[in-house]
Amino acid sequence: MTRGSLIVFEGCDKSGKSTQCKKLVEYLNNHGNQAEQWRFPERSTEIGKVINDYIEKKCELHDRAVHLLFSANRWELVPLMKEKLESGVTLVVDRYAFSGVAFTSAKGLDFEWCKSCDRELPTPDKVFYLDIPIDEASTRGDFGGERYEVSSFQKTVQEKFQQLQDDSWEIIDARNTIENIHKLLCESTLKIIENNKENPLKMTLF
Ligand code: NYM
Ligand code: MG
Repeated sequence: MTRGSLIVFEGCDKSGKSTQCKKLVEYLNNHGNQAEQWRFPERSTEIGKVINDYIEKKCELHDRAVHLLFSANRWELVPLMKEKLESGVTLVVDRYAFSGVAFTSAKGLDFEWCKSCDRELPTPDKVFYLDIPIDEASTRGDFGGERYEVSSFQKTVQEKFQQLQDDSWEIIDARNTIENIHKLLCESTLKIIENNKENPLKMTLF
């Protein structure tokens, strides 16, 4: 049995992550690879429901408390994540712990403290970062509806994302067309799946 890959998409709000995740999963499933689209926050769990109320501005929470909830929302899904990956399913994940660190540290909380609760999560095989100037993202879709969808804040989030980037990240110009980005992602992902299928999953995030 070969394992699936853990593919993570990161970027600011309205950078096109959800659109690309969906198209990539469809492509993989049509080309002989089992794949599922995941997202964090996963709003359907009990923890996720609280996060959803917070994001939709229906309740207020302490900044550290909500950071821990976002992290707990990942940890509660780790057993299922590992089971899927080990049974050969590739997971295409719309946001992960990098969003956790970028958004909370953008509020002024300590960067290392933000990283600490996600330490030893499954390590992504690749992070695709959809890079877009905030002034362009803010004109897309319904930007501004949810908490954090404020241009000045998103600019700080983007700086925090830049601090997290390393060699395992692929930076993608999100101003390109949907189809061009999709094509590039498909090619890259097929290679990642092939290159990692015999490698054990690492649990060494941060
Ligand atoms: N977000 C997301 C966080 O603040 N911390 C996290 O750990 C994660 C995964 O949730 N503005 C923020 C970023 C988004 C918001 O996510 C909702 P999405 O992907 O827009 O539904
Ligand atoms: Mg959003």
